[in-house]
Amino acid sequence: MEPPVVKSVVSAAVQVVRGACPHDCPDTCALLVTVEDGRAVRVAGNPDHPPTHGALCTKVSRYAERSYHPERVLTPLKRVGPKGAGQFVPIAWDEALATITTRLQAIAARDPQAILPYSYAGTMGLVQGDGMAARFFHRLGASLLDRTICASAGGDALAATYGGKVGMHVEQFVNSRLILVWGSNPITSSVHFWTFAQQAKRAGAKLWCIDPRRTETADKCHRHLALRPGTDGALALALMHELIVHGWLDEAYIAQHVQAGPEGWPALREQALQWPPERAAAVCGVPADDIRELARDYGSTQPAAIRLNYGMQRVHGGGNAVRLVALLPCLTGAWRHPAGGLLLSASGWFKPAVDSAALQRPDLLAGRKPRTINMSTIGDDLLRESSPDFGPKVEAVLVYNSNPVAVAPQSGRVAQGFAREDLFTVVLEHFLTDTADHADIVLPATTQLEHWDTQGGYGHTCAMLNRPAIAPLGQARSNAQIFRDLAAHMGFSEPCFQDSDEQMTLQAWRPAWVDMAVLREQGWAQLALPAAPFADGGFPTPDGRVQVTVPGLGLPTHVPNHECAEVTPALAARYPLAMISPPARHFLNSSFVNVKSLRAIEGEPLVEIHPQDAAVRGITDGALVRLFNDRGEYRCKAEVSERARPGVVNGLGIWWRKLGVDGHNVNELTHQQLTDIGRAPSFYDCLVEVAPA
Ligand SMILES: Nc1nc2c(c(=O)[nH]1)N[C@H]1C(S)=C(S)[C@@H](COP(=O)(O)OP(=O)(O)OC[C@H]3O[C@@H](n4cnc5c(=O)[nH]c(N)nc54)[C@H](O)[C@@H]3O)O[C@H]1N2
Ligand SMILES: Nc1nc2c(c(=O)[nH]1)N[C@H]1C(S)=C(S)[C@@H](COP(=O)(O)OP(=O)(O)OC[C@H]3O[C@@H](n4cnc5c(=O)[nH]c(N)nc54)[C@H](O)[C@@H]3O)O[C@H]1N2
Ligand SMILES: [Mo]
Repeated sequence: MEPPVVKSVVSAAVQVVRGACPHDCPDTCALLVTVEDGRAVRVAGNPDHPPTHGALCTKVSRYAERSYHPERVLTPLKRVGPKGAGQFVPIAWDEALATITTRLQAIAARDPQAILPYSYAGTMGLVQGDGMAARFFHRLGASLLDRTICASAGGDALAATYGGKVGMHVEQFVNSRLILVWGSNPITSSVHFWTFAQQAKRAGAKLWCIDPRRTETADKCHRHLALRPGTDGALALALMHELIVHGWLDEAYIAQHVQAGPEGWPALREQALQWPPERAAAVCGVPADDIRELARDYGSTQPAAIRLNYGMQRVHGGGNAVRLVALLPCLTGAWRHPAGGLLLSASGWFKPAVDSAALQRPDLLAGRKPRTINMSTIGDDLLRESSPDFGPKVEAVLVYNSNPVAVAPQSGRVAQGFAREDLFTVVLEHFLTDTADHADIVLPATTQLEHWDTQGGYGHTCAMLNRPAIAPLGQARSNAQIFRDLAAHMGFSEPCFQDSDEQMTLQAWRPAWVDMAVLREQGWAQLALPAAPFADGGFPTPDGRVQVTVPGLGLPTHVPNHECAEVTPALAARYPLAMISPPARHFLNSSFVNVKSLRAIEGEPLVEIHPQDAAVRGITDGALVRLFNDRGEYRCKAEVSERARPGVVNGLGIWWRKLGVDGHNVNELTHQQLTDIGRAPSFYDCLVEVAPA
């Protein structure tokens, strides 16, 4: 390992190393890792980093506990029991790499597309994410993976509207006078944004929360609109209706910066006039007067900011809903102010800054055009036979930075796919997760404390650098090192397979955008961007204007859920409750579920159910219940609570299946139908029934 370059040397034996949190979270904190005699003893936030100002979430402040966890996988493992049983024996690296190489070469000789990489954002790093791994799979000609499991409905919708995944600067929320926290529970999922919102509140700003669940965040906002899941598009249209009829519009901003011609504002205006508050109230299940009050606040307060988050796009109409919400600040001219506008994602600001071609080397495909498999339908796709339509049956999966058996929809199908005797599965992991349990070979991966990496983020606009603080534990190797070793075994001789992890942190950025000296020295480098990015329009669309009608997508409209009384009445009669499954505060998707001190805070898997819904079903607080639908059954504890609205149950996730009551989690019930835009899963569009167990 290269010697760590340190922030300060406290004594010969104590150093503080600058790092970056790798996790899938908008905040992407700058870290200071205290190392004593080669052991990380403290992981803290860096107070100098403006967007995250030294505060850490409870989870990542336990990062050392996670890294030194007694159950870390620290040697390669080979399966000795039945598929999925999690029975392994340690093997040497050489044997592991040779076994994998032999299998992959045999499959690739028939058709490399039968090999599938499966990864998401277990680490968001550009090097340990899809850096060396992408080079490897491109060279091999493996299937491509459509990485849709989280954000592509909202992300594609935002890009269709604004031209990119771009938005406000998070630090600017301090100066907002009105904040709409929309489909987001920042006390759980974005605590640093929440600090800025709290400061604004203390300075007199009004906060609205738009969320079916009465979250901890909703408790602390002035107003809470508990709409039915999947009805945000209807709400946004009614807000536009009110803006129009009350003349709360910035006509000059619209004329200059919204799509010109009849398909622009005139078409949207006509559509919004069909949505008086009463109509939306009936769809959303909220009082029409609340919609009027929200519209009045939004139409008459500046600067007004919307913190939209991905919670509201995990439904059939999630893409259309994001397009509609994203149009709101363009109608009121909220974008004129640095503290006005909208933030869903800032990741698009990094697009010109990241040199993805240098990092991922798509040229190694050498003209081949492998098929693409959607990670959100992995349940069905692992069970498909070869066909002209699908291409070859999947014969091998290499999983890294992800835990699909727990997190992908309809996990009964996913587990069935991974349990196929003829499927060769390799999992790069820190722990024996539900997915690793299904592997033929498990490879021990390093954690962020042990490797180099660099990344952007999606909640602020600093490029981040992570230096290794400690040597790899046991025999762990970084993802990039593992793919480098596999490349060598496969005989891939291109020089790019020799690049070190540290060299790749440099290749990742275009120096015109990221000051590499600052990044190396400070641990982050702020992209140079204007404070109010769209005050004068200049959206990154072809004509610089916000797009209303989009080729192929038409005019945005309210699209009802796949599963709801309006669309599937027979199903709704059998399964009358809508289930959402938002993140638990002390887990990060399925990461940290195995950290005892955090699991102790979360307790056990539970479902929140409203007192009325519980009473008619004879469910008491704390009782064991079964949640079920045609896809499966899941047991957990009931929490009878007004955090749930009537008709909606909240199954907080994402627990490891094997730590649940009966070896399942909420995804036993979710389905694989996709969103209207972005080919994403619709986790929060799911009907169930609940009964005492
Ligand atoms: N502690 C913690 N932090 C996390 C995560 C985690 O698991 N735990 N996950 C990370 C990840 S992967 C992501 S993508 C980000 C963002 O993660 P998100 O999944 O967006 O997380 P939340 O901010 O919790 O927002 C979800 C909120 O949307 C609400 N919601 C559900 N359905 C609807 C709907 O139809 N309409 C509206 N308006 N609201 C709805 C839920 O009740 C919930 O409060 O957060 C990241 N941060
Ligand atoms: N029902 C329901 N399902 C959901 C969601 C929901 O809200 N409800 N949320 C969805 C969302 S938003 C997302 S983003 C996905 C998340 O899905 P995933 O991206 O799969 O996230 P995690 O469950 O956190 O799993 C990440 C795994 O990567 C591993 N890992 C971390 N760092 C490294 C590394 O450096 N190397 C290697 N090899 N492994 C590493 C961790 O140990 C962990 O097991 O889940 C989705 N699933
Ligand atoms: Mo996510």
